[in-house]
Parts: sequence; structure tokens; C-alpha cells
Amino acid sequence: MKTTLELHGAQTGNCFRAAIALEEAGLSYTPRIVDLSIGEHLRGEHLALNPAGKVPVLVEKEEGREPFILTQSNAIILHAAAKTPVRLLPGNERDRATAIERFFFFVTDVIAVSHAAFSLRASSAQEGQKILADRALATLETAERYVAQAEFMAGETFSAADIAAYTITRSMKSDLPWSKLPNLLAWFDRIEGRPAVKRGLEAFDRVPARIDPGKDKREEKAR
Ligand SMILES: N[C@@H](CCC(=O)N[C@@H](CS)C(=O)NCC(=O)O)C(=O)O
Repeated sequence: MKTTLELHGAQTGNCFRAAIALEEAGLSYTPRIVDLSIGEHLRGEHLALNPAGKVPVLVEKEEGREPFILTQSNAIILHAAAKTPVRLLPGNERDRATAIERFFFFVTDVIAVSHAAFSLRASSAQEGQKILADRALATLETAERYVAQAEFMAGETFSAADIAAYTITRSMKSDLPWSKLPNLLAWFDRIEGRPAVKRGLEAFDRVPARIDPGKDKREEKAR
């Protein structure tokens, strides 16, 4: 049964994470650009995919079945991991548990806190914003210990933990005290140099396609 994947997204950390996961998993997919600057994510065709009006959204199509829609970047990463065992999560039970532990360390303790800080940026709660931003940064710095003895965030193999860690480290790069974090810096350069990571970062700038709900029908007619 042929399955096709579309990743609707934009140039944001959450979308990059999802695209990198698909690339690292070796899954073929079509990126669909959602232009946040003109509010495409709040229009009917995108809201039909995700009523929350957020990106990324993964649309999985299989002949004879309703499209399967997945919102939440981290669910997309775990779905990609399930489709290609071992590429994003180790096969060994304990190694996998460690990779999931580190994945959630970045997702809940760094990314979520950083997003909470970001959401306060235009509010009057500037003190609260700074507390959260500092906390996210201080927590991220502690990841130095994960890569002090190992190549990757959860040991000797690349995993979903590295994907979660990479995009948030990239966005906080200018605030990190790099001279105190030599292992994190070496890890960052290693991840940045991976071809699949590079492709994931480019996913939403190389494709002119925009969401076009009439497109599938027109293509069907033309066939
Ligand atoms: N927890 C969600 C967050 C999704 C999210 O906040 N996406 C942002 C871009 S990174 C978005 O769609 N923002 C548009 C808006 O909120 O108007 C995920 O990880 O996918």
C-alpha cells in the first residue's frame, strides 16, 4: 500500500524538528509551505488540518483510507521513529528508554520553558519572561554532561534526543556561554554537519508549493 507524507510548515524550530526527523528517518515527504506572515495558518484550508492554527502538520495519505493527520512536532518525530525503528530510537529497551528520557528533557525542560518565555515577550510580565528564559538556558547548559563522554545526547547513536536538542540549541546559540561548554559545542557542530539535518533546515525554503486544496482534485482530473 503506497503511503505519501506531506509536511505543512514554515521556517520555525518546531517545523525544522519535524522535517529533520523525517529526513533522518529516511522517509520521503513533500514539504508544503504555510506562510505565517500572511496568516495562511489561520485560513480555512489549514484550519481543516489543524483547528489550532499551528504548524507543523503531517498529513499521511494511503489509498482507500482517510488521510491521517498529526499535529505536534514531537508526535511527528515519534511517528517517524516508529516507522523506521532504530534510526531515531535505539532497538535495545534500556537504550531506547534513555533516548526517550533525554528527548523529554529537551522537550519539556528546555523547549517548553523557552516557548513560555517567548510567549511573554510582548506582555508586561518582563520579569517573569526573564526568569523563564534564564531557566531554559541554564537547563540547556547542563546538557554538556550528556555529551562529555558520548558522541550523541543519548549515547553512541544519533536519536530523537539529538533532534530535540539541536533545534533549541540553534535558537539559543547566541546566549550560550560556549567557552564553558566545549563538548556541547563539538556535539552541535557534529549535528549541524549531518546531511539530513541540513536538508531538514532547508525543507521550507526550497519548495514553492503552497497549500492549495484544489490541487489534488485538478491533478486527479488531469490523470
Ligand atoms: N507544541 C506545538 C507548537 C506548535 C506551534 O506553536 N507552532 C508555531 C510555529 S513554531 C505556530 O504555528 N505559530 C503560529 C501561531 O501561533 O499563530 C508543536 O510542537 O508542534
